[in-house]
Amino acid sequence: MPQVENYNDESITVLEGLEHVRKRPGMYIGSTDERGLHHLVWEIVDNSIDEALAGYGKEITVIINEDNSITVEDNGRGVPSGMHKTGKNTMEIIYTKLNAGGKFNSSAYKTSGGLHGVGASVVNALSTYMVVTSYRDGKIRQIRFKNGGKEVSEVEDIGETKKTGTTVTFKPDPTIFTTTVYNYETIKTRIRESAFLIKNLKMTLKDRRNNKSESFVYENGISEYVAFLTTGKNAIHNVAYFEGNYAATVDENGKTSNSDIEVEVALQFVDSYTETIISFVNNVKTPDGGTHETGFRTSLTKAFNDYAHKNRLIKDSVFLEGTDLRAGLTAVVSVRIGEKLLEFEGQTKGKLGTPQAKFAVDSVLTEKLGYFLMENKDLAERLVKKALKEAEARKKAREAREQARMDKKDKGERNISDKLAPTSEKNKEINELYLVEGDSAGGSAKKGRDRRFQAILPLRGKVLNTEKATAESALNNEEISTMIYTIGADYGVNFDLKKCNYKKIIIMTDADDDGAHIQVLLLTFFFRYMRPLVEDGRIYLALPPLFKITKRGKKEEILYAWTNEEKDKILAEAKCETILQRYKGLGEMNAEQLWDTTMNPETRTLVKVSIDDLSEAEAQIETLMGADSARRRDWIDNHVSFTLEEE
Ligand code: 0RA
Repeated sequence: MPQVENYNDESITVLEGLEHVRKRPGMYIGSTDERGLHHLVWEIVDNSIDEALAGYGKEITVIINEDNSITVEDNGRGVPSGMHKTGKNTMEIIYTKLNAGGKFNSSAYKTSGGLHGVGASVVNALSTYMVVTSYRDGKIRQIRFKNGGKEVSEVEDIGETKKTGTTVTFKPDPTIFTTTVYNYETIKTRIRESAFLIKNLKMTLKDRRNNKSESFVYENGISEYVAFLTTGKNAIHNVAYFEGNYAATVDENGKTSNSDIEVEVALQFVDSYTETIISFVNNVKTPDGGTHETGFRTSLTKAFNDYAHKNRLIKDSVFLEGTDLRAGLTAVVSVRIGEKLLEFEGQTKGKLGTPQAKFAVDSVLTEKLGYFLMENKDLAERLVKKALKEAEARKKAREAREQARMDKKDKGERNISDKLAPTSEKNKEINELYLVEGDSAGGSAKKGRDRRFQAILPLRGKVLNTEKATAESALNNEEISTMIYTIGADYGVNFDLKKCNYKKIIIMTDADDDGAHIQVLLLTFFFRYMRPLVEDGRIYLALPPLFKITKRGKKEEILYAWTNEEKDKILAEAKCETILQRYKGLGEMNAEQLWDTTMNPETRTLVKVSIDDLSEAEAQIETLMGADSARRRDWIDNHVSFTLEEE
């Protein structure tokens, strides 16, 4: 954004800035859907967090008001309300000038990273109103904005106070956002994450729409985060915590200086086969990892191999592989880096690029984890043995699959599974794989499909719970191995999205509790073994209709309804005799009906699955598997966001 430096033009520049935000909101907050709507909250909360990080204020409260406006309160120093050198009040500047916020605050590590930290003025620009109240120097002062910051009130003195802090209320503009309804769970997950990352910061969420309220404060920070993530699993040991500083060198136009990188790692091994690593930079999640995660992996492998060699647990010529060592590991890696060293990569800026961060984590952890292993010899030995066993299991499973493939080849079979109906054409860009509940629906789907680009894999009975099963037994499960084989992109660390044979993988189940369970089991599998498929938005749920309405007019006509409202409308508008059939399952539809309603790209409704919070999902999958169907439904509703596919 070019900023005109001419003092007289100041007001025009500000307005143009905010206008531009309204014209191109995506450039500032990513999108104008539910995600963008919540981004506004993160922006405002981040300012309060920065204030807490600077050492002022320990409590932040987020309130979802009845009208879906948001209030964020902190007990920091309060926004200054004096005159700024531009002749305007500082309160006005902070909330109307793009990027003004950061300049005032001098905390060493800003929460800003990637898209964050675009500033409170962006939130103002996208709100129908915003009210900022500052408690400072014994006074309560308030400024009000309307209409995306176009109308600004004078700063008013509205009372006296003994406390300090800042309260901001804003209401997102419904003409900008596709939805203006806030999701309690989304905000809760995010503020709890902040509480985990910043020890002793008390974060509270209140929902005035239903008077729900929860608070989060963690004295032991990310150690408690790891414990939270492994809740309900069989832990092999207590959470281990490591921290340290690393003096990184900054090179700025040939001038070098030092800047400390702070490293914190908490980890725990559980009796399972999956790996969960969540990383943060300056308290903001880096979903795509980066140099700090690389440093973590490298040092873990190094520390374990060193230990195993020194203690003669393995021969010098043998090396434990990272993947085998990390089976069952849950870790949170948090680094804090000064602004000069911050580098993000990737389209969504979710990946840390700073090379020094790799060395920082590597050097801190290799040393400290080395000591930890020496001090916990029994555990160290157990973990080394676990890794050796894992390597063995992986080798066996691979051999078994190779063998199975060879056997089929010998018999001249075209497919690994006789259940899979493959596509007749090979086009990765358009092909679809339908995973269908039950053999009878599978049969209809095979008959009804467009065989050129739609493959069908019927799933018999319950899908294997990959959260509970060992990798070996999962890979020997026929449905699972068929899915891996037909998708063709391997699994786990070897998964390669580029090799994926399908553009869409569509889960088609009955609209009942069993169907919901199968959905969760399949999502668990994709999540555990092929996570990039979920992240790339290739997993879909098919939405079969709930009702069939036959109109018996002069010519018989068949209509379908997906909701009660639709059904009632069709019945009310029908001017002839009607027959209403409620579909209990996919099996009640014949091939033609299934094609018309659920498989024909022209008429079907698909929902794209995206999991907003992987760590949350991870933590809950296990509990969910044992949960009743109502809780599972609830979880799907709250944690999986469904986007109607526009084709
Ligand atoms: C500028 C200067 C100072 C504090 C803040 C801004 C500030 C902004 C926000 C936004 C939300 N909560 C906030 N709390 C503080 C401090 C100047 C000083 O006292 O030295």
